[in-house]
Amino acid sequence: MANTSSGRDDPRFRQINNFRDYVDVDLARTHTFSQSEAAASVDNEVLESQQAALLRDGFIILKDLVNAEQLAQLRSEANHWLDKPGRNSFEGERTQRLYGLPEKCRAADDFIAHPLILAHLDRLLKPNYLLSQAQVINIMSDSPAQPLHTDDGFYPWPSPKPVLSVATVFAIDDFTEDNGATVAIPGSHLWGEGRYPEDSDTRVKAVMSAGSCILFLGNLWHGGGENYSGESRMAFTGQYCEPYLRTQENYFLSVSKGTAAAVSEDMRRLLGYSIHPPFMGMVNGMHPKRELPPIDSKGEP
Ligand SMILES: O=C(O)CCC(=O)C(=O)O
Repeated sequence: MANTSSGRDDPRFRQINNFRDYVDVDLARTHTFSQSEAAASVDNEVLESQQAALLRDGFIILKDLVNAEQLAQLRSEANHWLDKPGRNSFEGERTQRLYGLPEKCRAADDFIAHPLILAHLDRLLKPNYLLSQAQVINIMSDSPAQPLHTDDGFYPWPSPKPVLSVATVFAIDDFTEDNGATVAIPGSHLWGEGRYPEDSDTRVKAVMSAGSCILFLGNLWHGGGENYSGESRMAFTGQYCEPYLRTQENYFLSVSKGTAAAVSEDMRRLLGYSIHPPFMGMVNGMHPKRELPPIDSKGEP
């Protein structure tokens, strides 16, 4: 959002005398804060009731967020790259994963920066939150369940942690009882330090149609389910974190400057071309967008 204030009231030109004068202030003179553009279209009432359920249970299922064409496009782009078996037993030895999506699959943008997802993130995380990682995950048949885990486990905060990160898993194939639908423990985002899943904890499977999505808090215990269906289960997952935390994938290296210049402003901000005030994310004392090539009228860098 452009900063329209000027003169004495403009925080960018105010005398800085102490810490509070600059810690939350947008000091950039050219590339000021940008807020989620896509999220502006989302109905507030719908959002409120979904947020209440999300904060109570730690997850919600959002139906039919993307259409058949968007699913087919991402599947086709991902299939071009998905040629390796899984890497380890946590990720799944029979689970294929595709990293570097923002460079490789333009079709992933509709999932990463989906308006409803951004609208939720706008309420859960600080402005200029980041894409921490984005993958296509293909759980092949005869794959055991992934160990349950939280996505914020690598951030050294005592539990219960504040919401430091948020994740999505979109079904590209229908998620069924037996093909590896994401498993979650409702309410586990509120657990204290040292509380781990027990056999008696209620687990739910995110059984949902292709195009639907489970949105969950980074402190929720969850994992990919066991797939004994005879078919693969393809999904897209995105993880987002507070703008002051380290992201899992280093998008400054896996996404070229040309791509970062050409994507939407929402995508660019998620990839890290933003500032967490007063200057986290700067390059040589400047806003990182100054490092990107100019974009011509056709959107080409
Ligand atoms: O594939 C899924 O359903 C969940 C995957 C997951 O939680 C992970 O890999 O961290």
